Amino acid sequence: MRPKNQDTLQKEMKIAILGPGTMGSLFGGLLARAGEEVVLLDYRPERARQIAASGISLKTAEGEFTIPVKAAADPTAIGAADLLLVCVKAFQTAAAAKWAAPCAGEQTSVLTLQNGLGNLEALSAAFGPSHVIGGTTGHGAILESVGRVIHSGTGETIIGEQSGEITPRLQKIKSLLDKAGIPATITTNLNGAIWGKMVINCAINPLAALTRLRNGDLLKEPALANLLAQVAVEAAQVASASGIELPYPDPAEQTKKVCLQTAENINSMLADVLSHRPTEISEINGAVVRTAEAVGLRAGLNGALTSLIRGIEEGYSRQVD
Ligand code: KPL
Repeated sequence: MRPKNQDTLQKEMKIAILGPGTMGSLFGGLLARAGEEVVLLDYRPERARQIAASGISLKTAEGEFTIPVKAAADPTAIGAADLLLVCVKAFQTAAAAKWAAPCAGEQTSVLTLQNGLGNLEALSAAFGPSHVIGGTTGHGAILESVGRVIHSGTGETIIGEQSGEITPRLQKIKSLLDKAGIPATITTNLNGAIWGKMVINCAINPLAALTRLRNGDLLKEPALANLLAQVAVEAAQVASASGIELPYPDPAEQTKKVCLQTAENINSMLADVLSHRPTEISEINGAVVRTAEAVGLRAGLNGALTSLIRGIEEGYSRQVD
């Protein structure tokens, strides 16, 4: 694949969304509502047919909307997209990228806003680093059923080039997101942004998955709120020992802020555990443990949470009610 000509994104964008889960459906619905050409890509034909037939239904603070969208289970039928937004779980990224390869052409930008570490690397290996843009989103959402999403909390969306440059394609994607009601900011420190989000996920996601609490309720019991803060601080120490500059000064305060902003949310790891699905524990807390080891530190709290969630995943079929 040749490097992308970054001046070619002036026309309307054809957006393919890889993975019609919670975030894929939320972003797909909001972008389609803003008039963009959106196709949701789903490897399961039945689910793709259902979404194509019923559209995306969004419950937001402003009301309820049903938005018609295209959906497909055959990436070859779509052709090259201008923007491929990757919304699968972090452990599915490499396989999903291979599957969706027919949607990527010379001019395609690939954007990941996924949780955890390793997505940029997997997508860069599949599509070429010059095509891949990264970022994070703090939006909270709950998938009620196929194509039906509750927008349960707003948060920052940050996008950036791996090179740190502010390019025309980045500005174009920012306007696209802004127009869709997903206000985005551009960062010149993409790794910092990804780690910044991950530190928060390290604390909120497993603790909510273990206690089965919504994000806001994690702050109600002082000992749990204290543990939440300690996990975030430990992950932030690993980030700073690895030379990562986080986008905020106080990881404990930032985690609390996200809990309050997404108070009603059933976070993604809790949603996975409740549905007995694999979680992103290895790409979130597990990644902190591995990074800590690489710089000669020990991330004991993150290690313990990784083991606990792995135990839950392993025991799905044997748990006592
Ligand atoms: O990223 C999230 C997730 O659920 O994975 C947060 C921001 C914690 C919202 O729930």
